[in-house]
Amino acid sequence: MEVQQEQEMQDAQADTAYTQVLEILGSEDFRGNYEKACQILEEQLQEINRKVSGQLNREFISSVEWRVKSPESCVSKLLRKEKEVTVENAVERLNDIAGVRVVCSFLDDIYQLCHQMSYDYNFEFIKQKDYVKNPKSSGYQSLHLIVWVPVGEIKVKAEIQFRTQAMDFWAGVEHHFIYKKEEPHQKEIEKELRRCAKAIYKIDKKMMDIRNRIEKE
Ligand code: 0O2
Repeated sequence: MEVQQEQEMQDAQADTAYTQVLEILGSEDFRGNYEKACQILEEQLQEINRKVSGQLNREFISSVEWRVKSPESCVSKLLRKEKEVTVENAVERLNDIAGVRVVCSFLDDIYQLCHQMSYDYNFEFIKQKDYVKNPKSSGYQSLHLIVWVPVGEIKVKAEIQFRTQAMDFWAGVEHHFIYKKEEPHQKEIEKELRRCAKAIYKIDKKMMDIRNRIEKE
C-alpha cells in the first residue's frame, strides 16, 4: 500500500475512534452521573452558605455555578495533555469533567469554605491546588479542590474552584480573551493581565482588612 493511502486509512480510523468517544462522552448515561455529582456539591455548598451566612450576618457565598465539560472540550484537553483519546483516559486523567465554581467576597472566606466542605462532608480527597499562594504563570488565582463524590453506587471525580469576586472577574476576562488562544499582542496583554492579577490580590487583602476593622469596631 502506498504511504499516502496508508496515512489516509489511519486518519479515517482515528476520525471514527474520535467520533465514538465524542458520542459516549456526550451521552446521557455518561453525563448523568457527573451532573448528579455537581448537584450534590451545589446543595452542600448552599447548605454551608445558609448556616455560615447566618452566623456571620453577611453573605458568605456570592454564587455557585457548575457545568459538565463538553465532549469536545474533554477531547481537546486529552490532546493538550498528549493522552490517547479514549473514554477511559477521559475518566482517569481529567479531574474536571464535573466542575463547580464557587465565588465569595473575601479571601479568607474561600479558605474557610474549602475547609468547611472537607470537614462537614468528609469527602474522599484527591488533591488541593492553591493557585492563590502559587498563582499560575498567567496570573490565574483560585483554590482548587479535587474530590470523589459518591453518586449512588459509584463515585465521581469533581473539581471545585473557590475564588473571590475579584479573582472571578479576572479569570472570566482572561478565559474569554486569552486562555488557550493566540491573539495579536498576546505577550503584551499577558503581561498586563499578570499586573492586574497582582493588583487584584492586593485589593482582596485590603478589602479583607477593611472588613476586619469594621467588624472589630
Ligand atoms: P476550562 O475551559 O475552564 O474547562 P490536573 O490534571 O488537575 O493536574 P489541569 O486540570 O490540567 O490539572 O489543570 P489546571 O491548571 O489545574 O486547570 C484546571 C482548570 O482551572 C482549567 O480547566 C481552567 O478552568 C482553570 N484555569 C487554569 N489555569 C487557568 C488560567 O491561566 N486562566 C483561566 N482563566 N483559567 C485557568 P481547563 O480544562 O483548562 O479549561
